[in-house]
Amino acid sequence: MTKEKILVTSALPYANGNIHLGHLSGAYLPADIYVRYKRLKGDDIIYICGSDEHGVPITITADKEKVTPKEIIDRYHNANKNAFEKFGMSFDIYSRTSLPVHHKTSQEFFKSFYDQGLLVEKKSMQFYDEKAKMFLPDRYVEGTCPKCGNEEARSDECEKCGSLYDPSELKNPKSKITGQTPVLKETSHWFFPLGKYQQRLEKYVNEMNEKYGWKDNVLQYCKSWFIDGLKDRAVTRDLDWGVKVPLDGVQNKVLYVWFEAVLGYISATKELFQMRGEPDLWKSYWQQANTKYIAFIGKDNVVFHTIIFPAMLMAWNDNNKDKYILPQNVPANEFLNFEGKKFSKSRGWGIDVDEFLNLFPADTLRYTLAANLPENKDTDFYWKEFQGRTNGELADILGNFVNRTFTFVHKHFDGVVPERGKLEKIDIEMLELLNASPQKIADLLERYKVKDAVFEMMNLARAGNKYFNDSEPWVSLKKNKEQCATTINICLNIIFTLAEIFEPVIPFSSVKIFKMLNARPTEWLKCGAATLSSGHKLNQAEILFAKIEDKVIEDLVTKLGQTEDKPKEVPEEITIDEFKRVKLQVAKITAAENVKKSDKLLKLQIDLGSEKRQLVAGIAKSYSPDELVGKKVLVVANLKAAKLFGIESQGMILALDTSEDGKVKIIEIDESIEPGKTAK
Ligand code: B3M
Ligand code: ZN
Repeated sequence: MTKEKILVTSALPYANGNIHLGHLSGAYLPADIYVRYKRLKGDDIIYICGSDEHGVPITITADKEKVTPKEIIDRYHNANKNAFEKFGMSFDIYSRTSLPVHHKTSQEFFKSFYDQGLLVEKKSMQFYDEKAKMFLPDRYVEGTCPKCGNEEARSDECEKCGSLYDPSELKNPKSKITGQTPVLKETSHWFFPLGKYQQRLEKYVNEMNEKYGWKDNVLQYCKSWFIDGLKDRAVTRDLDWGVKVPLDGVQNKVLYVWFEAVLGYISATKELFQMRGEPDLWKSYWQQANTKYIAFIGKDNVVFHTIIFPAMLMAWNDNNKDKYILPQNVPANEFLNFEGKKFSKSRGWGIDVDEFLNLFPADTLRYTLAANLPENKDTDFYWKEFQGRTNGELADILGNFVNRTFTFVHKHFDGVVPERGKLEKIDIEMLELLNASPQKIADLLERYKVKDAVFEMMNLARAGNKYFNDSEPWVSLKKNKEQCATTINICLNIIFTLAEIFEPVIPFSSVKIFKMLNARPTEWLKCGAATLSSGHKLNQAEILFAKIEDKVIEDLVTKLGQTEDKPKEVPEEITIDEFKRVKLQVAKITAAENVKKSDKLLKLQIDLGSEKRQLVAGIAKSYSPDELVGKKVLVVANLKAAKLFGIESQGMILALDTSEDGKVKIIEIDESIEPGKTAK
């Protein structure tokens, strides 16, 4: 069988927040499973990913935290890189778009388009925040989507219905920096003539679909953009964080983050081979017609990978000697929700990957997510399901089969693979199933049906358990040792196959099983045939999966949403001058009476030294009128007069909130202080 040359990319996550389970299910775990399978199959494959380090979300976070964008990207690039590693992602490189190689690569694309006269310079109306004195990039503006009414739509794109529109069409725009309504002001930008490529793009999508079978959800997204008609897209922005527009005399403009982010896949590949000491080898993946390129993404990124990126590559190819290949397939997934709701960091809904992996082994998470991928529709992660799959499938089916076989072989065959004897019907049927299994799973993985593939993997473990039960080796051990040896030989070969076909999903456990078998993986399609010969010495067994107690899961469910990051009460700061405007004076209470029909208010007469005033104070629940007369208190003397229950109040008494059923304590001033004294 000929080996394929394959390039795989997963969407480059913004270095602006932690990776959560939803990301893993969308663009990362399915890609990693596919790549690991292809490696075992023996194909020549590289797997590229990295951080997307430009773009407005990053500058927004930096503004909020009053730090530089660089600080943000360093923090999240490293955090995400580590979390991915802990989760077992097998990228060949996890690069970043802030590297010089990336800036150079994306500037080359821009220059090539510019030099061809492809880019159109257009004056356009952009939102401008007059208070912040800056043009507002898309994400700094929020408003109502003109198509679906979503109130959290961005200036030119709605995440909810997926439509793209002109900023002037957005309803009720608000600046996210100052909260003000921004004005539309003229600026000039370079536009990529996407419309020119519509016909070629439609042809490309159709051809790829016919040859390689694109997913329905992806085709639907493409179709709706084609129906709307592709329009010119601005590829520059008024910002200073990003890849500078490489034209003389142009300042404060950078390349639109999506224009350069997709090119990040190319720059990362260059970096990979630079590091491997073969700086030109990247070309054999990107510029060799027989390489197959698969781009794994989540559904919100479809347009960029099936329309915009391919159009950019077409534009490059039209005018350059070196021709890039286009994605052969873009198997985008839908979203994963958490216990019935969207993941939300601020509402404490969900769990970070890192946090998760401090509680449970990566393989249990990988398996649960893989068994329930949002391949055709959104799915949910439930703690209960996680427990069920870990205990009922990984531990009770796979773990149990491996464990009982190993216990048996160590006890009765000295930890050595026994010789296979005459085959009975039950053995032949099991071997047929075993032989067919790798191919069956490969066929599913080739069509990105990862969820179904995972189901088949566990089915083989199920069949193994059934075979063990039905063969009753504990009975044949005494009656027919040869038959018993056959059963155990076959069971061990099933375990070998399981270790291999499960490797893409639960790689850490696979390593353990291979260690127990004292063996190494073989070529994928051969792993169903007998590979452990009799006499082969096995290692000691170890427990593969620990069961999760009900209590642990119950606690996690109860905790959910309770960790809600309630906005902390940050006291609003005022300047010393603002404080000085408040006139605090000592006053003596000269008379006090209840206010009719109110159980809270007292009417007080006070002496401020130079004048006498009347106040209404909400302290009736804490003091009787008699108690108050003669007391010296602190009042806000320059508070605008107001009427309470029809009685004028010319100031306010300061009292402490003691928080016990609404009771307060007035701030009493020492007897010796004269009324009228001011507090500083
Ligand atoms: N960073 C968007 C996202 O994380 C973006 C993907 C870029 S892929 C080139 O959803
Ligand atoms: Zn919308």
